[in-house]
Amino acid sequence: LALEQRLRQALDLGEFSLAYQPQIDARSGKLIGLEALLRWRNPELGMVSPIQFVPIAEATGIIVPIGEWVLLEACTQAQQWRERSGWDFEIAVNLSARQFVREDLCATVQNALERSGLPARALELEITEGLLMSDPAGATRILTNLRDLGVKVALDDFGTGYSSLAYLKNFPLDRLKLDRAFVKDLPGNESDCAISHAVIALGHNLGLQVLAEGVETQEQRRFLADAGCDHFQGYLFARPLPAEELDGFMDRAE
Ligand code: G
Ligand code: G
Ligand code: NA
Ligand code: MN
Repeated sequence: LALEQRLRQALDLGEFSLAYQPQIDARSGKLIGLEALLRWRNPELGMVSPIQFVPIAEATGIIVPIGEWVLLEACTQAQQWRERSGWDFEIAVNLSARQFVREDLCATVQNALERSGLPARALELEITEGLLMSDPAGATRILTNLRDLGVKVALDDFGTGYSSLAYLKNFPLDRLKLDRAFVKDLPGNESDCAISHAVIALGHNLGLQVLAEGVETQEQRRFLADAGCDHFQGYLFARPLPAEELDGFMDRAE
C-alpha cells in the first residue's frame, strides 16, 4: 500500500497521537505552555516522522481532516489538564498552509474551543513565515479574524524562511519562535549570538514575546536568558512527551 493510502486510513484506524513538549518561562522556570506534536504509528511502517508524512498529507489535502483532529484533541487534552492541575497554561498547535487558507479556519477553531471548553486565550496557533509571505494581504485578514476569536498566533521556525521585515510589523502576531538552527551553536558561534540578540530585540520592539526552540544545554539557556529571551522549549527541559507521561505531572500540580 502506498504511503498516501495508509495516511488516508490512519485517522479512522486511530493511528495518530499527540506528543506534548513543555514551554518554560525564562525567569520563573515555570511551565507556561505545551506544543502539541503529531505522531503516527502504523502497524507495518512503525513510527513515521511528521517530516515524512506532513508534506504528503499537505499535498493531498489529507492534512485538513488530520489538522481538525489535532486541534480538537489538543484543546480537549489541554483543557482537561488545566482543570485538573489548576495551571493556566497555553496549548500551541501547528497549522499547515492548507489549513491556514481555508475559508472555514475560524469556524474550525471556534468549534474546537467550544467542544473542549478551552478559553480562546489559552490556544496558540503556530504558522511559518512562508505562509505569511505568499499573500501578505490575505494573511493579514486571516490573522485578524483569528485575533478576533481571541486566540494567539506564533511565528514558527523564525529566521529560516523569507520574512520581509516591512510586512512583519503589520501582521497581528503574539510571539516569535527563534528556530533551533540559531540556538544549536550558542554561545560559541559569534554569528548565532548576533542573530539571537537581533531576533530577540526585533521581537520585543514589535511588541512580541520571543521563545527559543531547541534549547539543549545550560550554556544556551544562560546566554538566551541574558539576552532577554522570554520563553524556552527544548530537550534541556523536556522532550515531546506522550499524554500518559504528562498525566502524573499534572496531578502533582494540585
Ligand atoms: O515533532 P517533530 O520534530 O518530529 O516535528 C517535525 C515537524 O513536523 C515540525 O516542523 C513540526 O512543526 C511538524 N508538525 C508536528 N506536528 C504537526 C501538526 O500537528 N501539524 C502540522 N502541520 N505540522 C506538524
Ligand atoms: O518545526 P517545529 O518547531 O514545530 O519542530 C519541532 C520539532 O523540534 C519537534 O519535532 C521536536 O521533536 C523537535 N525538538 C524539540 N526540542 C528539541 C531540542 O531541544 N533539540 C532538537 N534537536 N530537536 C528538538
Ligand atoms: Na511548531
Ligand atoms: Mn519550530
